Amino acid sequence: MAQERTYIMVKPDGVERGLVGEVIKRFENRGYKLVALQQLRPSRELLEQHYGDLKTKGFFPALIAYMLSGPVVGMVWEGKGVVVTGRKMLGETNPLASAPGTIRGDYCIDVGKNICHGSDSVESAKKEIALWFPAGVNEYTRSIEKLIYE
Ligand code: DAT
Ligand code: MG
Repeated sequence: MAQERTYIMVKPDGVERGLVGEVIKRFENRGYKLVALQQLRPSRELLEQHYGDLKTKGFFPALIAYMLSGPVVGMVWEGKGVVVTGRKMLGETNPLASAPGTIRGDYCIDVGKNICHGSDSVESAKKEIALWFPAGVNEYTRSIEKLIYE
């Protein structure tokens, strides 16, 4: 059975604030497997594709400007239920509505500076991973798998 994957991205504010490690640590500690990681300054075209579903929203220009303001760190995490669990770990879109203990609930306040992205479904994860990692991810096995899954 193919393992589920999700695309998690630390946005420019999260990178500048030094929160990349915090995000990685939470997914690592949970037991998920890192299969791709990169820092890059995305082009406007890439961001407009990534956020294509939001093109008609009033906040879209501000969202793109925010995402263009510095480098992002994108990663792909693999494991059971990682899409839904990843979203829970991130918290709500609006950080003020995010429970303490979630990434947004612990590290940010405003929706336009919510420090991280996570795929919202298995289907969008597939599209986002292909968009951000066109060369593919890294397949490898971990000897600790038996300590994480029953
Ligand atoms: P999420 O990032 O939780 O998947 P989304 O896909 O609906 O949320 O929106 C993408 C990003 O756009 C979100 O992280 C922050 C911004 N955004 C969403 N809703 C917004 C709003 N009402 N005002 C300002 N920015 C918003
Ligand atoms: Mg989204």
